[in-house]
Amino acid sequence: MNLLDDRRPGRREAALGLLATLERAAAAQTNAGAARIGITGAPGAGKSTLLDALVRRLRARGQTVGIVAVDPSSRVSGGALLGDRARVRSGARDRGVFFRSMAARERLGGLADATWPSMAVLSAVFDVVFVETVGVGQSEAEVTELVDTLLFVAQPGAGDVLQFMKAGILEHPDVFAVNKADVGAAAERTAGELAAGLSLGAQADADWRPPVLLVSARDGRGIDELADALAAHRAHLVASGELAERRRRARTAYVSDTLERRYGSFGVERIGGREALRARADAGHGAGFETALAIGREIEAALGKPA
Ligand SMILES: Nc1nc2c(ncn2[C@@H]2O[C@H](COP(=O)(O)OP(=O)(O)OP(=O)(O)O)[C@@H](O)[C@H]2O)c(=O)[nH]1
Ligand SMILES: [Mg+2]
Repeated sequence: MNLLDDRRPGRREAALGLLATLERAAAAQTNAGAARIGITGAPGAGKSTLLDALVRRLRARGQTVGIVAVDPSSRVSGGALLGDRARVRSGARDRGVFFRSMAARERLGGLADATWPSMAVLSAVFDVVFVETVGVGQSEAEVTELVDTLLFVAQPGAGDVLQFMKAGILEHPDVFAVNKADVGAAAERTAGELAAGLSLGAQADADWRPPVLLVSARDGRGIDELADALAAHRAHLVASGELAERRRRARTAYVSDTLERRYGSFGVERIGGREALRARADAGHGAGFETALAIGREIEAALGKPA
């Protein structure tokens, strides 16, 4: 993880080398590898508290967990605090939990460029990998490109169906959790509104109906059911073949993001522009990091720089 952050010349290539090795090892695995789960939702919905409760439940079930939290830059300290809290609650000596906080301002490119390498490393070590991001409309679309399963955390009174639909949050999540169920009727109303909204819209995956669960990170209600729903979605992805499709999509997002950040639109134009880049990234047969290296060298050659 430290190597991924190292900006010194030479270390970057070493990091990509490590990632390519992990990628080859993952491709040789016969099982589906770590479950990659995104958590999104409005600020203050209770994502971190819920994740904390979920992690303890998964640990009790014998699963190990890696977490990447992407914080808006103004609240990095909050993220660090959460990290301490998560470590304290799950036991400081618990080697089965690892937490990494990442400032959003480090995101020069897209979300993929910053988080996918971290997820790849954590996936090599832990059974379940979570990425927490704050939902602001666009981030649902961004994070859904990187994970196998997207969990949306809503809070009571978050709005009516129309608002959810306008914000575009109904189409991406695979599982919805209305948190703070301990407040009572307002939570049930919000869950009802979400379910009604979902019945109107067309889901991206026609064979999966996203469940809407009432949970409380505070009193523990629904946490077991939430863990079950996440596991059920993963089983569905494996059985339907959709998992491979989502992993391919994540790889394409990563390769495009990282090259666009590194070489800018000028560099990307040299190999035919954005669409051409995405098509090339898509054709990279499971080897995202190696593909990124190869296309990068090509752009550098086209720019007249030494590779
Ligand atoms: N009543 C009640 N309050 C909760 C519950 N879960 C979280 N909260 C409270 O909601 C507030 C926000 O919780 P966080 O977990 O920090 O929310 P978050 O979505 O991670 O917030 P950001 O990371 O800032 O976007 C805190 O004051 C929590 O104590 C719950 O189940 N019930
Ligand atoms: Mg949080």
